[in-house]
Amino acid sequence: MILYDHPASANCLKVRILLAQLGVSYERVTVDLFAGETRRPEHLARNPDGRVPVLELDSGELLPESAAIMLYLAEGTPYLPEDRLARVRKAGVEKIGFAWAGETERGNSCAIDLRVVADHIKRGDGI
Ligand SMILES: N[C@@H](CCC(=O)N[C@@H](CS)C(=O)NCC(=O)O)C(=O)O
Repeated sequence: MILYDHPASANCLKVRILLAQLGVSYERVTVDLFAGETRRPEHLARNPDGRVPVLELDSGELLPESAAIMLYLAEGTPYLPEDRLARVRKAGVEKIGFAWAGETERGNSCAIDLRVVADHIKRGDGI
């Protein structure tokens, strides 16, 4: 898998946190949003919305949108409960972006629980 991302993007960070938590190996390709690379034709071909993250599956399928990527990755793992009620509580529309990164009191899809990030950094996960 290839993750098209940028180090300064929280939407990318939360995907990387989940990838690290799942122990999934992947290639990381930086698309420099500050240099306008997200709006160049090669990236618009990956995501017509012109944003990162985008996950490219081994099949070549392209998956934009952090919440969609996280849903895809979490399927079949404890990060996406099988129980219907538990699943929707975890994946509530507003909380979908950070529920798997760690619970926070409030936030939007860019919010990250810094304790979870700190744990990964301490473990040297290289997120
Ligand atoms: N809803 C999208 C938002 C993605 C997004 O806003 N990405 C920003 C970085 S956090 C981006 O790529 N900005 C570059 C641009 O708008 O050209 C998601 O959750 O993936």
